[in-house]
Amino acid sequence: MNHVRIPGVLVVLAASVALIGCGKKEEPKAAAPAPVAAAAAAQPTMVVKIGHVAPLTGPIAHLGKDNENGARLAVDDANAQKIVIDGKLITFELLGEDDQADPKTGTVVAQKLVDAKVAGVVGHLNSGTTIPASAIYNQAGFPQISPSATNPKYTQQGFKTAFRVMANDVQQGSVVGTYAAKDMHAKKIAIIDDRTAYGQGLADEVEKAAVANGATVVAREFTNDKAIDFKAILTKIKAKNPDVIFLGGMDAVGGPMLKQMKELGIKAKFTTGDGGCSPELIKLAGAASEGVICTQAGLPVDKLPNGQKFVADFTSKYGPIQIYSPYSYDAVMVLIDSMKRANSVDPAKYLPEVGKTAYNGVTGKIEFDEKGDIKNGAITVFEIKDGKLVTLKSEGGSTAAAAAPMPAAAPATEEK
Ligand code: ABU
Repeated sequence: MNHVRIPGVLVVLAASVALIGCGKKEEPKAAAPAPVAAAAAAQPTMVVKIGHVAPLTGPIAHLGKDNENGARLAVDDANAQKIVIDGKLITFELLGEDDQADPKTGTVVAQKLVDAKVAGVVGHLNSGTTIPASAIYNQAGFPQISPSATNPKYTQQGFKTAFRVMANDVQQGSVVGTYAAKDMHAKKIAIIDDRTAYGQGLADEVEKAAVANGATVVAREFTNDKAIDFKAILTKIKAKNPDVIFLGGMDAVGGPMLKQMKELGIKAKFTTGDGGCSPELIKLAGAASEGVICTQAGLPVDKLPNGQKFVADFTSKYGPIQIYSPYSYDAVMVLIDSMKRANSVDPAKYLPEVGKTAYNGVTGKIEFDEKGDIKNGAITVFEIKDGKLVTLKSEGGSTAAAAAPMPAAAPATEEK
């Protein structure tokens, strides 16, 4: 908004000086806003493409669409601000691609975005696609910000182009494993993962933390991210009589798994990470989701100062938030904020500004460490109660809201 006003103000001042110079005493005509609009309209314009990648088909298409809608809302909001960079009125355009949550497809669409000359990419959703695609974006020299990939390896490759706006699975695994052992009082824990970079990586971290806090891992089973029948592994796990079952996997796996646990009469409590901490899990599992403990790698957005407007705007346009749309919204805004500070949309010029980000987003304060990870990332623990995700506690985070710990069993959040 500021940017459009500056040229407008300059036009008005220039008109006044010209009138004084001519010795005329007439005031400028009443329709003062017109030159502002005229100046904006007369500004040279430029289209800047921002890529977005997530699975838009397959079992977690609902999450991919949630991510894309968050990015789309950010682009719409940015365009409404009439941003001027280096003297040009910028129209941002989102180029959305579907990687089907498949690592190989992820690299194909990554190259497509490079060929389309995007200025930066928000994505991918999955760690398994984000990591291989990051080498392509690094080669192309433009920034990639993942709103959801939590495997630590993504930012450990030494790429100056790789960033993420949420906590990683070292932090998340530590919180979940500790919570299972201490708060859920798990003496015996069974761990299942979906063999993806996310699922397996998080499961490993949970195992470390649970064991460090006195639990014993009585079963370590795996499935895959397309599976819908888990009876064989659940039957093996039932025989070990665990107190807690942890799933490293997405909601599309967790939903049917919970139903099948109930059908098999398994009494163990169920816990999972951010990929399963969604309204979709509740929809898929129904009553079997009651009492599930899950985490998200950030603060509860509906409790953050800037988050509330986002929740209202997003839900009125697209319906309920799944998990990551606030993060993809912020990821787009971080790219644009960096372009504004560099006064350039050229990735070679604005990339260094991404690393210097200090942005107050809808998900909280965003600053990056030297690797591209968010500084002071937060983890929030939820419980599913009466068909809703209820905040139990948050750790970390860089906002005033995070400074005070969330009260235990805080009032139910809106279904997110
Ligand atoms: N963070 C969980 C889902 C995305 C991923 O890391 O694969």
